[in-house]
Amino acid sequence: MHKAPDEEPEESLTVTPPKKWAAGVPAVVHALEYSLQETSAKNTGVTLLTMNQVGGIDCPGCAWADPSPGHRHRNEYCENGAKHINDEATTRRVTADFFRRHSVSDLGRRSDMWLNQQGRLTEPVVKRPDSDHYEPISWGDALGLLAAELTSLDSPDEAVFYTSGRASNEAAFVLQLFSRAFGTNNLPDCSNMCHESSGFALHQTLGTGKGTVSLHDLHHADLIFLVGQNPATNHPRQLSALEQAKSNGARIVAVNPLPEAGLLRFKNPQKASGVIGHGVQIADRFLHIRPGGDLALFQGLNRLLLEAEDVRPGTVLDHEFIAEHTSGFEEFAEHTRAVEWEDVLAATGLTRTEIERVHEDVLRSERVIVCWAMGITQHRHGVPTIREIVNFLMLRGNLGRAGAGACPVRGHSNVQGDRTMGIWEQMPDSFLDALQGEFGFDPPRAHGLDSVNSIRAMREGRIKVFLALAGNFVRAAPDSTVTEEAMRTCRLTAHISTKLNRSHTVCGRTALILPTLGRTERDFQAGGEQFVTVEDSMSEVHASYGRLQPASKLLLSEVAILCRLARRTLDGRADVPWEEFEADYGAIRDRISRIVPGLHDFNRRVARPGGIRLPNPVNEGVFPTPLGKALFTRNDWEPPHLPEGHLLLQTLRSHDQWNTVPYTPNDRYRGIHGSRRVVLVNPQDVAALGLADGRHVDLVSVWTDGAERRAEDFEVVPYPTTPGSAAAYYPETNVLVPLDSVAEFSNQPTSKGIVVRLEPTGTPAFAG
Ligand SMILES: Nc1nc2c(c(=O)[nH]1)N[C@H]1C(S)=C(S)[C@@H](COP(=O)(O)OP(=O)(O)OC[C@H]3O[C@@H](n4cnc5c(=O)[nH]c(N)nc54)[C@H](O)[C@@H]3O)O[C@H]1N2
Ligand SMILES: Nc1nc2c(c(=O)[nH]1)N[C@H]1C(S)=C(S)[C@@H](COP(=O)(O)OP(=O)(O)OC[C@H]3O[C@@H](n4cnc5c(=O)[nH]c(N)nc54)[C@H](O)[C@@H]3O)O[C@H]1N2
Ligand code: SF4
Ligand SMILES: [Mo]
Repeated sequence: MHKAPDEEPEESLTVTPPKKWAAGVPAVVHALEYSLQETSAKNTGVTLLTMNQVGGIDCPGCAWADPSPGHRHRNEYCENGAKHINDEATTRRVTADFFRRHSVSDLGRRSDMWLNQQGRLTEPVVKRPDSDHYEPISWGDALGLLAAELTSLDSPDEAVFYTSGRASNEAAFVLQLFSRAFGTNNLPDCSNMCHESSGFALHQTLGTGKGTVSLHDLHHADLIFLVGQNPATNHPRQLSALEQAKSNGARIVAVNPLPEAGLLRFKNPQKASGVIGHGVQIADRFLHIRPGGDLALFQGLNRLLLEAEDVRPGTVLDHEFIAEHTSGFEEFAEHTRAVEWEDVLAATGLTRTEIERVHEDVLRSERVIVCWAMGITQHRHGVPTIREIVNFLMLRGNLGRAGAGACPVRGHSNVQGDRTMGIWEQMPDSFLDALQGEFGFDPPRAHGLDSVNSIRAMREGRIKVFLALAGNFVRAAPDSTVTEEAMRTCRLTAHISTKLNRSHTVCGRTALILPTLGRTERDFQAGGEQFVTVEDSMSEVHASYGRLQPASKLLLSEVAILCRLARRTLDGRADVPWEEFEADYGAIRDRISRIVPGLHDFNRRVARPGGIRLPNPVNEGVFPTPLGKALFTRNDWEPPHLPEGHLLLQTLRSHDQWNTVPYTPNDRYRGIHGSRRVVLVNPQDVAALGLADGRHVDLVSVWTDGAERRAEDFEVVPYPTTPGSAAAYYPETNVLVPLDSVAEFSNQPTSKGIVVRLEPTGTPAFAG
C-alpha cells in the first residue's frame, strides 16, 4: 500500500513556454508515473489493458466515444484516462483511524488535492450534531438514520438528490425512481453546470437535447469547428478522431481565446509516427476570439452565407432542407441581414478577413460538424449561441446526414446516460407516464430544483436533507462561500462517494459518508457478478465490467445503497422490487427497456460487442418540436459590460485535474508548474494594469449585488489570452462566480464570464 502524504505540498511556481503540441511520448510517461505513484504495477496493468475494450472497464474519465469494436487500438486510452482510472484504483486508504486523527474542522482547512490523495474511503462514517469528528457507523444504522430523516420531512420537496455524471445508468435509474416514488423531482445534477445550455438550445430548436454525430461522421467530415473546448486535456482521444478526419481530407477551424496545445499540433502516442515524428497539425485556422464572442461570430458567418446566396442564387443554401424540415427561416434571415459588422468585429476581436476566410472554407465543404464544450455553455449567452450554431448548420443542410451535424462534447463518462435514465428536475410527461405505467405510483409532475435553485432553496432554509450520488457539489457549484453556508443549513447531508473531498467537510447538522465501489471494481451481488452500463457523448450505450478487488470489504455498490435506502424509506409505498434490483442489475435494465425509447431488449443488445447506439430522431429526418420542424431562431446579444481596468475571467481545467480534484499543481501544456494559484493575463493588459510577471494579486469579482467576492493571492502570468480576458483554474476561483450570474434560459452558472479586477497585494515582484 502506498502511504498518503500527511503534509500539504509546498507551492512554488515555475513557468515555461506553453507547448505547441499535445500527447506523444511525454504523455505516456506522465500517465505511468502518476499511475505507479498511486497504485501497484499489477493494478495498473489490469486497468489499462482492459480499459475501453469490449468486456473491460469503461474509462471513468470523459464521455468521448470508443471506436467500433474491430477498430480499437490495443491501448485505447489516453494519458488522462490512465490518470483518472488509477486515481480510483489507488492503494491508499482512508480508515476509521484517519477520521480519529483528523477532525472535520482540520479536514476543512486542507486543499482539494490533499483530500483526494488520502485514498479510497473504506467504511461508512457519521458526524453527529455534537461532534467535530466522523466516526464509524454500520450500514444498517447509516441508512436507518437517512431514512428516518427523510420520512420525518413535512414535504418530500424538502429533500434534494444530486447526481454527478460518473454514476452508472443502473444507479441513476434507481435514484430517480426512488426520488419520484418518495415524491420529489428535486434531482439536480452536474449537467446543470455543464451542458445544460446545450440541452436547452438543442431541445428548443431540434426537439432533442443530444448531439447528432457519430465517430464515423467525424472521420468523414470536410470541415470541423472546435469551439470553446480544449481536447488535448479534456477529451484527448478526440485528437485521434481529428487526426483521422484530417487524413481523409478534413479542414479544422479552432475557436478559442487561448491557443491550446492540442488545437495546434498532435503527436499520436498510439502510432510510431506520433512517437518519433513532428505529429499532425490539427487546426488549419485558429480564431483567437474574445470570450463570449462566438454568437457574434456565427451570426457574421450566417450573414455571409445569406449574402453569398443572393449573389449566386440556388448554390449556397440547402433550400430543400430548409423548406421541408425547418420553420422560421424568413424571420431569421431578416434579422441576420441586419447584423452590423462593426458589432461582430467588436464582440469577436477578429478581423473581417479572418471571418471571410472561414466562410470560404464553409462554401467549399459539403459536410460540416461543429463541436463545442464549456467555452460556449458557461456564458450568459450560451443558449442563444448554440441556437445560432444550429442556424449555421441548417442553412446548408448540415444536419441529419453523414459527416455533418452538432457535436456537444460531453464531460463526465455517463453524464448523458444519467439524463437518459431520468436524472433531470424537468423530465417530460412521457417519461413520467411510463414510470407510472410500469410501477403504479403517481410521480410528482411539478418541476424540481436544479443545482443553482437547490442552493437558493437551502439558503432560504427550505431544504433539510441533501443526498449526493457521486460528485463534489460544494466545490463544483458557484459562489463557494454562499454554497457552503447554504449546505450547512441542512439537517442531514449524505454523500455516496469513492474518495474524500471538500463536500464531506461542509456538513449539515448530521453528516454521512457512504463509501461505494468504483467502476474499476468487481461487484458481486446475490444474483452473481454484475456489470453496469454507460452512455457516451455519441449516444452509444455499452457495458463496463469491474476488474479489481474492491478497495474494502465494507463497500456497497451504488445500486445496493440506493435500493436499501429506498426499502427503508418507502416501506412498500411503491410497487418496486428493490431487493430484486439489488440482486441482479439485469432486472433494472429490463424495466429501463420498457421505459426509455431506444433501449428495448436492453439486456440482450447491450451484451453485444459495441453495445447499442440510441437513435437520434434528427438523423431520421424527424424533428420532435411542437411544430414537427427544426426552428430557425433570432438571437440577440449584449457584450459583457467591462468597466475600465477590469478583465473577463474564465475558470478552466488544468491538464492535471479531474474537475474539482487537482492531481498535481502542474499544467504541462500551458507551461505552469508547481502552483495553481495563477492568473493568465494578456501581456498588454499586464502592462496596462501596471502589473508585472509574478506580481501577486487578489481576484475580486464585480456583480450587481454589490457583495465583494475575493480569491486571494494569485500570481500573474503573462499569457496569450485575448486582450481584456484572463483565465484561472476551477475550483479555486468558484468563490468568484455569483450564484445569480447564470446563463439565460438554462440557469447554468457563467463560469467562463466573470468580470474581475486584479488588486495587487504585498511587495511588487520584479518584472520578468
Ligand atoms: N483531464 C480532464 N478531462 C476532463 C475533465 C477534467 O476536469 N479533466 N472534465 C470533464 C468535464 S465534466 C467536462 S464538462 C469537460 C470540459 O472540457 P472543456 O470544455 O474543454 O473544459 P475547460 O477547461 O472548461 O475548457 C474550456 C475551453 O473553452 C475555452 N473558452 C473559454 N471561453 C470561451 C469563449 O467564450 N469562446 C470560445 N470559443 N472558447 C472559450 C477555454 O479557453 C478552454 O480552452 O472535460 C471533461 N474531461
Ligand atoms: N468555476 C467552474 N465551476 C465548474 C466548472 C467550471 O468549468 N468552472 N465546471 C462544471 C462542470 S462541467 C461539472 S461537470 C461540475 C463537476 O462537478 P461534480 O461532478 O460534482 O464533481 P467531480 O469533481 O467530478 O466529483 C468528484 C468526486 O466524485 C466522487 N466519485 C468519483 N467516482 C465516483 C464513483 O464512481 N461513484 C461515486 N459514488 N462517487 C464517485 C469522488 O468522491 C470525487 O471526489 O463542476 C462544474 N463547476
Ligand atoms: S479520451 Fe476520455 S474516455 Fe478516452 S481514455 Fe481519455 S479520458 Fe478516457
Ligand atoms: Mo462537465
